[in-house]
Amino acid sequence: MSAQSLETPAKIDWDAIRRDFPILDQEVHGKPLAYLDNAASSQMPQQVIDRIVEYQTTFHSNIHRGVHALSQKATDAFEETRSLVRQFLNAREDAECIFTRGATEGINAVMHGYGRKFLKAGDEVVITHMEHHSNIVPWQMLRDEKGIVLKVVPMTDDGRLDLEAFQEAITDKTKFVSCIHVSNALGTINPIKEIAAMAHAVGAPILMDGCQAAPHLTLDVQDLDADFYVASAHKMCASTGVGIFYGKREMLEKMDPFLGGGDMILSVSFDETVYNVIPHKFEAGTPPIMPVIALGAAIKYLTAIGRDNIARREDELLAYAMEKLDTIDAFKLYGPRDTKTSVISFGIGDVHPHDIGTILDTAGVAVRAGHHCTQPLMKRLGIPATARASIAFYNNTDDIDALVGAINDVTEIFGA
Ligand code: C6P
Repeated sequence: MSAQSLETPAKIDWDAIRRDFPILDQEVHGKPLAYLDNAASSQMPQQVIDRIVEYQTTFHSNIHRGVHALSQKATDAFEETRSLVRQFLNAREDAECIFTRGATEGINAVMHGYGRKFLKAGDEVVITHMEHHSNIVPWQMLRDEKGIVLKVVPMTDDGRLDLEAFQEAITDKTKFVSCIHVSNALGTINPIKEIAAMAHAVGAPILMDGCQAAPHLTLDVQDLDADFYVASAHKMCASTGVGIFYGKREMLEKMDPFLGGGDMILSVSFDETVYNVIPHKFEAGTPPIMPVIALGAAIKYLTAIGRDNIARREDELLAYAMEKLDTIDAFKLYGPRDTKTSVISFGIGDVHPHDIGTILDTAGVAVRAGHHCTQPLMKRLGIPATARASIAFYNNTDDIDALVGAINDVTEIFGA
């Protein structure tokens, strides 16, 4: 089966799209690279690389400060990305879209700026068993500092949130809910809009961790009624070093800033500092200008392909992979089989996932093996780790065939 024979609209030339990603055209250990670690970090198309080169070679400078032409140009490009992020999320206004260093920093900004200011001992914060460490540890820090109660919503055996238990966990003591939109470890797509409605019914704001949703799903923070939404650019065909931190205006305005410094102030004296308006209140110091501008190019790129087309393509590749993998006796999938993104978290008999990852690597197949920064989730499943293949729209059936072939090698080597 060739890439073209998948049932995507004829007008999309997926082979040409793959050629936009120069990094994919190489051999690893003498084998063609099959990059299937996109949930950790996706790859960058030439269009984004070109934009970075253009910035670095023609208008690199600091923003919001200089009156000179280069600084103006950099400022315009930086602020253009903010508008693109607004459209990408369907936020009401640009000012609600803030740039952080990554999703992790966005969650920490909410814990410090909202949690430390408004939550007190005995207040309950609800998270889930499926969270990435970056949506667990900040709330534990708040618990230890303030005496809040951290409630954890359980997960079912097949890796979904238990919605009845979610409803029970939310009481009039619930003052904040923080929930993963799509699981990085399993790919589960959570009914986040329904969860937001549960939180709002008791007046609690909700933070949605959209790290694994943003690269795959069409997002609408207004429709979801997200109070906060975070994502990381390096999972969206842009670079490391920048995250998207969305907040509703009324939330951001009443919060304290997380970091203090230049650009986030209107005036400073030794007696008093007046903070700048949003979004600048949350962007202290020189921001990651180049990565933000690259993110703008990445959003244009993803939007030009069409996010529905991306989701369809990934679903088709996932179905193609599952059909083949299910024929391998020792293959065990973790997490749900439907309502998921293109993440395949798996084990092979009792072979340690690190051994699986190493053998796959020798075949040129890049996957992640480990706990995926979700140790409580792994404990819930009774395993230390999984191997995880995560598919992006620029993958093709050759990549999947390489994965399946290498897994067959694992079964032979270990007699699994
Ligand atoms: N998950 C993975 O391989 P940062 O590091 O700030 O860009 O993103 C953190 C993060 C938060 N939430 C979710 C759901 C995530 O998936 C991640 C990053 C990577 O699964 C690296 S651990």
